[in-house]
Amino acid sequence: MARKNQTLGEFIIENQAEFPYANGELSRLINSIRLAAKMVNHEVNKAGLVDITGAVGEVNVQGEDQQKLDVLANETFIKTLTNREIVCGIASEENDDFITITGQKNDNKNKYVVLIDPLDGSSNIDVNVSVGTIFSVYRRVTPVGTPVTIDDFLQPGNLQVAAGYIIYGTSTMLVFTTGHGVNGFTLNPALGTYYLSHPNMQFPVDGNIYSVNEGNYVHFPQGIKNYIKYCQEEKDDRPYTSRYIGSLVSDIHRNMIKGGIYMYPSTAKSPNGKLRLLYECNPVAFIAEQAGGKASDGYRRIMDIKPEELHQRIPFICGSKNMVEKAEYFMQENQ
Ligand code: AHM
Ligand code: MG
Repeated sequence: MARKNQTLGEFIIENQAEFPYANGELSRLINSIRLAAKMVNHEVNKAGLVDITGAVGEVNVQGEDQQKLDVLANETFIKTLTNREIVCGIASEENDDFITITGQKNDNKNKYVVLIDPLDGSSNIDVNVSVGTIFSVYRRVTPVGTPVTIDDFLQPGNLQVAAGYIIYGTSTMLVFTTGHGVNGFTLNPALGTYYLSHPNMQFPVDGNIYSVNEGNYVHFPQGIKNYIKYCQEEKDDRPYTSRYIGSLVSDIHRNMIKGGIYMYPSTAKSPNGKLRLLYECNPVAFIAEQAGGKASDGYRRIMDIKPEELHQRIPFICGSKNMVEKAEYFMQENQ
């Protein structure tokens, strides 16, 4: 049972039985992610001090190489999960190929693989705008004790056992699901502890915010163009409000709290959209559905799409159920 103000540690222990195939492995995995997120948070919060601590490629006063934050976040998550031998494989948006973890401690007896976008929206860092980490967890499909293969990663989103995001915003929050609703934990930076601040998060069924990069309007499919015109029409509770940060986690987080729709359709430059099915769309779709929202490519449920390659992109429409269904209606009408 989720109690407000409970710490994340308490929540994990008390809800362990709800974790799929509970034997403590998934709890340890979430624990590692919470630890890595704290380290990344520490670095992200110092980003504005770059002129003082040294720029990318330089060596700082402590003799440490200064790295790009997305590279650093990638290494932090991978190292934390690898050193503890908690998973058998990791795929990252930052790496061309997946990583096989060959355990010393337990001969590869781990069952889970993690797919991660370590620092999404990183172009926002230089201007002090929120960024995020997105992660997705699957049970491996190949036999335990053997090296992972691509098949362990190319699973449809409906087989996810957990997914979540960390938002490095005005507060740092970890929001995740293990298939029993969505809970949001806020980091108290002074104590380094996450507290349950947003129990049982729910996407409002309807909303009045639409989030899309309208600069690409001329290249959008006709269905999306018509839906945007619908959002802007003066009728009933419309026109809606337009809000676009350009940082997926932040746009989704706001819309989940206030009610809204996020869209990254196909464009001339990106005929399959920009977002990655495995690292961005599936985990966000799992969270959205667990919170009563919806995620679609305009025609199909995102989580039912069988991935064909690690870095596959897909048009993405996600948010309040009624709004996504309306956008799908316009897409299908113009198919
Ligand atoms: P990234 O993985 O290179 O950071 O790109 C993903 C980001 C999303 O967070 C955001 O919604 C989108 O790209 C914004 O793209 P655009 O600037 O084309 O609107
Ligand atoms: Mg990304």
